Amino acid sequence: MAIDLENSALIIVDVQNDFLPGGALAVNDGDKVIPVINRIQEKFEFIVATQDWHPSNHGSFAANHKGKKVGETIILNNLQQILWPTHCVEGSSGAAFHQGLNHNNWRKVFKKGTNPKVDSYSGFFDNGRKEQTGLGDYLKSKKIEKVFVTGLAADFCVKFTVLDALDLGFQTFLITDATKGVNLAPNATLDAFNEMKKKGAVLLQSDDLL
Ligand code: VGL
Ligand code: ZN
Repeated sequence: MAIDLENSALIIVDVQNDFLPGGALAVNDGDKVIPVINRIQEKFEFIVATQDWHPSNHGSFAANHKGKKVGETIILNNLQQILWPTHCVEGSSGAAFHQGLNHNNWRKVFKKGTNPKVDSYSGFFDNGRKEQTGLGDYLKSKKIEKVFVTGLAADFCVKFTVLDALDLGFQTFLITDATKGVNLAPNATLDAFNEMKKKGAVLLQSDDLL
């Protein structure tokens, strides 16, 4: 399959130490995406990344809610919120990108989750869809029409980034071997793949680009 990469951007979602083995919110086999993403980066002229970046008082951290445990759901500012372990605290080593991830050709990094009152899974909007990170306008200003999404986690930040990209009118591709899921439920990643496909995303493998 030959894919035309004209007016395309590669989006690398949250490949940060806390989402990798040994990190605070480790994704199983999360590190496996790194060589895959590095390889496909060579095919893209236009690359951006997102970075989960929380203040330590963030409302998504179980530790900030007395008597609540990781995995429980609360209402945070009128939105359902899963409580997570403390992760990707601004400026911490857990919030840093993995050092094996090539970032030489990145245009821009978009931070998300900076407001303690609302979580932000998507790289485009917060979960309440009130604030934008700037990624959508940035891509449009650069005449990007197609986005190829990779990174962590498949069933949270990658999924919501893909769904919002579709919503914003980008032709949207998910590179399935360049993402891994948290899998709070055993089938969560497969369910997420199916949901993205149903909404119009095209699922590809990295080999399809090489
Ligand atoms: C993420 C949970 C909490 C992600 C970020 O990057 O998928 N998941 N914060
Ligand atoms: Zn987070």
